Amino acid sequence: LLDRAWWKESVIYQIYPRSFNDTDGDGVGDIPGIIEKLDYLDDLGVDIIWLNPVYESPNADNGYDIADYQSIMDEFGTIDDWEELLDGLHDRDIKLIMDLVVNHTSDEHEWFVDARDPDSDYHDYYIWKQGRTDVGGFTGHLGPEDEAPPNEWESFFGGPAWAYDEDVGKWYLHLFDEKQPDLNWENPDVRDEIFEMMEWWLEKGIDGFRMDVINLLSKPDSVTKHDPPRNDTEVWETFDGPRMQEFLDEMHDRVLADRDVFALGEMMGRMDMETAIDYVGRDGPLSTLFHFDHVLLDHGGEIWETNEWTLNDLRDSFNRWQYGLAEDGWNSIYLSNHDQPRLVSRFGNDDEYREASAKLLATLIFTLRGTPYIFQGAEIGMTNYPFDSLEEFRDVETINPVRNALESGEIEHFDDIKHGLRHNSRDNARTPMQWDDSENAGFTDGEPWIGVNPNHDEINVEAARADKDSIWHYYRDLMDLRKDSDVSDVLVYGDYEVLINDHEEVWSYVRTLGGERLLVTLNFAEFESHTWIPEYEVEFNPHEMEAELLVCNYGADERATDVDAAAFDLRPWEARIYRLR
Ligand code: TEU
Repeated sequence: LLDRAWWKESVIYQIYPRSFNDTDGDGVGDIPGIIEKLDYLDDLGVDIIWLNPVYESPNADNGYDIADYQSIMDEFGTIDDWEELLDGLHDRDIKLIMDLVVNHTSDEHEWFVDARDPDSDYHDYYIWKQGRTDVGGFTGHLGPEDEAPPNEWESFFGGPAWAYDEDVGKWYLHLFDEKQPDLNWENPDVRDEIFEMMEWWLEKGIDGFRMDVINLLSKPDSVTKHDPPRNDTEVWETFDGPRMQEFLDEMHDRVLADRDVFALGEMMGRMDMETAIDYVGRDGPLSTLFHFDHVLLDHGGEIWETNEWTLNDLRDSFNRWQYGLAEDGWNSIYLSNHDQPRLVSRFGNDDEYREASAKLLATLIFTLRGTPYIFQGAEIGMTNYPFDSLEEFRDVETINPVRNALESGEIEHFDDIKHGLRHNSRDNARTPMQWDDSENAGFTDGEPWIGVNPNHDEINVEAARADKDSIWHYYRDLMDLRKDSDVSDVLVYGDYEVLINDHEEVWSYVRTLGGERLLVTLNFAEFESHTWIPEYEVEFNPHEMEAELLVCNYGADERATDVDAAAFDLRPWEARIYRLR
């Protein structure tokens, strides 16, 4: 019996509203802009929209610094616009999940403004600590002359994770930007407020939440139990803190349990499977999670540092989760989002084989076991942006550390790190959606808040929809196969079994459910590769199998249809799905 759920059978499309579609000419996307594209989303055939934060925010981190959880950012529109969006989606049978950002608020949130008064009830909503006076090397401009920050943690956006507040005479914790103070989840009042706020949105009829950095909520004892903190934990020990499970269980019991909603947790750090199953297993509080294993492969320590990755690394990181959650739990399958460079530039080839490799990556996303995600623009094969100067970047995660490094002399010239930033920066994902070949790609009539990729004259929705062999149509066809065909169940629920696990170019796997068996085979190389089904790795005889071609990114030509299932060759970046009988 299959453990069915609507969110396992769905495809999720992520909208970054700032960069999707602008209707009022201020150069920033808005909610009416999404409403204008509802039929587009319907035609594409997605089931759930994940909307990045649309709440009131000073936008230090593009909406991940929330000043009011229950109102809409002016630039994006009004709550009426939002209601119209929700209705428009539901009319088309598309569900909506909202971003839940509750590890931190903006420093402009009313709670934090009040918290700066030590006598206020809100003071304890945040994490205030004394600085250290027992260490040399005072910090000058950061705080008082005789104090160093409470511990040595670095913020994920560079610099110390603590900021000094003159009025309070203490430091507050911010794991992200200084304008994103961390909430104190130890305080039951904070939990009450957050749970009520979640109820409020659920009562409005949303279908779930994507929970931002949710495994950071519980901080280590070194901080919660000591003032000043004990300086014996690293910042990454803030992941999966001691009360994490308890907090999420409480959220589940109080808010989620009696509703048929989708709860997706973004989980930082490298997690072991036991912890993952505690979160998303049958008895866990969440439906599924985002992990970072595969998106950390090519990142170095600094935002401008890169690492080489191989197909073995990529496959290993997915194998770990495919097998790890095979019996209990559920995966999320993503290769891009608003924090990641464009998938085709990163895992594919954005030059000669852009179309082929974008289709191959789509094949991977829609045929692994787990809920697939499309980040806006992936369906037309949008690429990274050719950033040329620091002024072209908008993201704190890029700008802050680069400025610090230039100031301290750690880096001499921007040009020395340009290549790495082009490769890694989150801004690659945030350039406007390319609707057509007009001046600003049909995104805005005004001045776009971030550069439009010059390749929009070729890469755009209008052109992609007009060409029946485009990446866009390939996405649609794959979604049809996954959701509405006689192999849907095996694609969603079937077991995953990898073949030839050390093949340097080809990633192949079999998906099996009852008597149904699919072979997915993907050539991650710019040249032809040979592959095969090793007899000793499978429970069937590959020589006796008939391979019926279901999908091929080169089209259903003779080379793809007329094969011996046991062994065959693949063209550069070729992807195929066969049904084996
Ligand atoms: O991202 C958390 C997170 O892990 C990122 O900071 C990630 O490490 C980085 O982007 C990889 O390059 C979430 C949101 O998705 C992100 O947009 C926010 O900036 C962040 O939380 C803080 O809310």
